[in-house]
Amino acid sequence: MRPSEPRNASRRNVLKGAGIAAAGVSLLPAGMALAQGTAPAAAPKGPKLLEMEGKAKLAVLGDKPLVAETPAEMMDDAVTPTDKLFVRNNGQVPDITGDPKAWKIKIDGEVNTPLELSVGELMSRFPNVTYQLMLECGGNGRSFFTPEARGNQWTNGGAGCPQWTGIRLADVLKAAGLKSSAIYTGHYGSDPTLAGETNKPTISRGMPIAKAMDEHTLIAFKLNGKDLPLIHGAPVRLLVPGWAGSLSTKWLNRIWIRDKEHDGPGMGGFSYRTPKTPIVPGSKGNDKDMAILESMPVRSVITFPADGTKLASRKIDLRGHAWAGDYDIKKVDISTDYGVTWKPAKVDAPPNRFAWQRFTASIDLPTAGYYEVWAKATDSKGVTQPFAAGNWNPQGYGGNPLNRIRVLVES
Ligand SMILES: Nc1nc2c(c(=O)[nH]1)N[C@H]1C(S)=C(S)[C@@H](COP(=O)(O)O)O[C@H]1N2
Ligand SMILES: [Mo]
Repeated sequence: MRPSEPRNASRRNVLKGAGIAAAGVSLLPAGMALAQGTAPAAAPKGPKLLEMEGKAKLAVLGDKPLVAETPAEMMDDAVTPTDKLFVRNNGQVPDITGDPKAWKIKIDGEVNTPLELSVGELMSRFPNVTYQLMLECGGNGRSFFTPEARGNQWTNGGAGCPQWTGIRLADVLKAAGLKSSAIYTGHYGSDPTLAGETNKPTISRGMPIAKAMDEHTLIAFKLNGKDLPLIHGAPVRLLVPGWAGSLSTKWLNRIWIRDKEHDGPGMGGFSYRTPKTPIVPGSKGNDKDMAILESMPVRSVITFPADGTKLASRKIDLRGHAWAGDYDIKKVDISTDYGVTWKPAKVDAPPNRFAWQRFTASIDLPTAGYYEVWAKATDSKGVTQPFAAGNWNPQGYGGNPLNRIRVLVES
C-alpha cells in the first residue's frame, strides 16, 4: 500500500496568502513533480473560494448544500476566528427572523417534565459557561481514502476550535428529569431540506445519554464572544465536542430523549458508521456490519509553513495543531526523511478538555533541496495516526493518515 500523498496539495498551492509572502517566501510551481515514490496529486485545479460576508475565503467543497473547509495554513490561530471556521450544511439555511431570545427549544420523550424553554430562559436559568471546543465534521480526512469514498472530499479542514458560550445540556436534562428508560438523544434543527421541505428533518442525529451529560456538551448561543452567526446555527445550536460535527445540531429546536438508539436521518446505513470488520476498499459493504462513529480519531495538521512553501533557510519554526476526539494528545512526532527517523515536537497542554493542542518544532534540514515534513500525533490511549487512511468504508469516515507538507529550501 502506498502512503497517502498530501492530497489536493496542488489545489492548496493556489491559496498561499499574504502570511507566506510576508515571510519572504514564494510558492512552488503548481503541479510541481512530487518526490520519487509518491503518486501525483489529483488534477491541479484551483478551488472555488467562499465569498460570504463574515467568512474568510475558505475552500468550497460544494455549494448545494454549502460546504467549505479551512485550508491548513488558515488553521494556525490558537483559537479559530469565526470567519475561518469551516461550514457544513446538509440542507438550506433557514430564514430566521424575530427576537433570538424568544426562540424556543423543546425537551421531550423519556423525561419526567417535558420542557419548552426560550433561549432567554435558558440563558438566565442555567449557568453560562465558556470553553474552547473542537468542532469536527465526521467526514474530515475523507479525501485521503483510496479509492475515493462517497461525500465531500475534506482534507483536514473540516475542523476548528473556537470559543463557545452556552449552557450545559446536562443542566437542562437534569431540570427535565431523565427517566430510567432514557438511553439516547435525538436532535432536531429548523433547516429546510435541499428540496425545500420543512416538514421533515434535513439531518437528525443523537448520542448516548452519557455523552449528553458530559459537562462540555453545550447548548451554545455565542461563538468567540459574539452572538452565533446564522450560518453557524443561530440562535442556538448543540456543541458536542470530540464527536462527529453532525451531532452539533444548528438552528436547534428540539431534543427528543429516546428509550432506544435514535433512528433519524444520518443514523442508519453507512452514515457516520464504520466497519466492525475491515472490508475490501471500494466494495459495497454490509450495513449490518457497521458501528456508529463516536469519538473522532487522532489527527495532526501542520499550520506553518504552508504546504508547497519555498524557504530561504534550512531552519523551520514549525507549528501545528493536534486533537483526538474524547482524548488528549500524548505526543506529536516529526519526520523529515519519510518516516525513517522521528523527533518529538513540543506539545502544549489544552486550555480545557476537548480543545486542540498546539505543537511546535525547530527543524534544521541537513541540505538545501526538496523535503517533506511529516507530523504524526499519538493520543492519550497510545493510538497513533497511520501512514495511510485505513478501515476504508463507503462514506469515508475515520481517515486520519499522518500529515505531510512539501517544502523547497533554496539555499
Ligand atoms: N440543523 C443542522 N445542523 C447541523 C448540520 C445541518 O446540516 N443541519 N450539519 C452538521 C454537520 S454535518 C456539521 S460537520 C456541523 C458543521 O457546523 P458549522 O457549519 O457551524 O461548521 O454542523 C452540524 N449541524
Ligand atoms: Mo459533518
